[in-house]
Amino acid sequence: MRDANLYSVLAARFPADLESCCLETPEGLSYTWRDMVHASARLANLMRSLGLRPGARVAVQVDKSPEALMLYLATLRAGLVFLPLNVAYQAGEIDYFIGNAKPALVICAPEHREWVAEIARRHGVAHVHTLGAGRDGSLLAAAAPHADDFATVPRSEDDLASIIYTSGTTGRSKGAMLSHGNLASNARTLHAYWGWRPGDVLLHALPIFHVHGLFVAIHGALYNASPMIWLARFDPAEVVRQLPRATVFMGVPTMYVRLLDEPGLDRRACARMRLFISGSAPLRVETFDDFERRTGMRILERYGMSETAMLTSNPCDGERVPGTVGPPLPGVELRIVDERGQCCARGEIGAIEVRGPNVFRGYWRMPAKTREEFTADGFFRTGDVGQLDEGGYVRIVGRNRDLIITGGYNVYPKEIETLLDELPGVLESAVIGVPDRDFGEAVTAVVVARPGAKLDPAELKELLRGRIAGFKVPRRIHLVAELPRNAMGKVQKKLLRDAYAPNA
Ligand code: MCA
Ligand code: AMP
Repeated sequence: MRDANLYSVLAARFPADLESCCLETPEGLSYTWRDMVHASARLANLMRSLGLRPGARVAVQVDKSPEALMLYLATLRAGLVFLPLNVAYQAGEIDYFIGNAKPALVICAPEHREWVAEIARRHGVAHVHTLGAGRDGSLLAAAAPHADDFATVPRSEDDLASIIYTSGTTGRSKGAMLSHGNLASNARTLHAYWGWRPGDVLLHALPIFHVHGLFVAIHGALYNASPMIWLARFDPAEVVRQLPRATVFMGVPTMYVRLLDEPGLDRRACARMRLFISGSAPLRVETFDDFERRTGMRILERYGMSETAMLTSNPCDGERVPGTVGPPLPGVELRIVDERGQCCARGEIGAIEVRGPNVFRGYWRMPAKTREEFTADGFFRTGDVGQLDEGGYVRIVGRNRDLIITGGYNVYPKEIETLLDELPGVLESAVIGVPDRDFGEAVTAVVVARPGAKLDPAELKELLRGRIAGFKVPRRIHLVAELPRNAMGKVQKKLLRDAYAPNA
């Protein structure tokens, strides 16, 4: 069997000089390529010594650090399945993911050890380790005595490399199963399409528990043997300070909006920059234009999903059209269909369906759901609605899923409505996204009290906090006497969105 392990694919491209810099932080830490290879080998040896068999899941909820990246590489090397979790998730959310994915190893922040270990124990997880952002925790200590060489476990294209949980319409998250082949094909395609070249330096400021920061950004740099400037979190002032040393930056639209608020963002700061890439949510044309005026650079917008990695992209060389996400990437088939599944004519709006080597293997332990989301001829229904313009560029005009994207994070209203409805005094609720300058969309709740109950929006928010990730907690809660419904009794969210839009 030809080894299709994603780590092998990436490592084959590492620079000849393994003593050169792979990753450095503004705090002055610097790691060579050899450091990455050795540390990931030690961690892979540790995982093997724990008896983890290829295919077992490793669930990881830790702060961003160079060691967290080594852990990801080690998981690939050991043939295990990496399951990254947003650091904002609270106990109820983690309980669901661990119960659903049944990992063999859970790694959490040292300060969360107690409650995470309790959840892990309940679900029969064999091993729990901790990893802190300051190289603290039990994981590195346990790995230290292990050998720093490791023969990467061969994997086939179809073997799973990662499971990425994405929110589900019913409020239950679904685990998108991504194979080594899926991720390697996308890495190769983007490497060529975005013209990665010698001398590129990636400024990495995204979280590493989603496709954008973990796969698109990291694989890009590793496959190009490019060093990364590694920021533990997005801090716009720090990004502007580091820009003069970088050539490539990737961010969600909120990051570009915040960068524009930095007085230091100008042509001088971007003198070496080659590429600013945006994705995960729609980039406003106004942001694109403001950014070009300030820096002279046209942001390259692309489109993808957890289930598919990247699907379309504006070109690196060629016209970048604001308000579009560019043509389908080479190797990706994309079609726009009407309600009967017939292909739409150019310019007509319809549902976006895709097929290609990057499209996932299905939802973890949800075969029925997986079947539902694929057409008979193997196209995946993205749930996004769009059109193809004359030049073959895709324009995303909406979604046929009830999804809110806030600052690049997905929130499904149903999950929040279910929690709100359980709170004392709440009769019913509707959760919507309203336009927001900073987050693109802001999670907003409209709540009806039970007869006689007195509700306080601030109290409701407080009750939600701690039960769900902070980004899911509605920024605003409006109290109303009743929700608008149509003749079928369905809540008319469009009316609510119009009523609570900021300039309504
Ligand atoms: C943080 N908060 C948010 C968000 N992020 N509220 C709404 N939406 C958000 N996105 C809240 C916190 O709960 C907290 O609220 C307060 O803001 C400050 O938290 P902090 O962590 O300091 O936030 P921040 O550093 O300002 O974060 C903003 C951010 C972050 C940097 C834009 O949201 C972010 O990194 N977003 C990127 C997400 C991403 O990588 N998406 C890719 C998905 P309180 O004070 O009330 O507690 S992959 C994907 O979508 C596909 C495949 C694709 O195409 O890429
Ligand atoms: P996720 O489930 O987190 O992977 O989010 C994927 C969704 O993000 C897609 O289905 C789109 O709705 C949205 N998305 C990603 N990139 C863009 C973009 N450039 N413009 C508009 N929507 C986007």
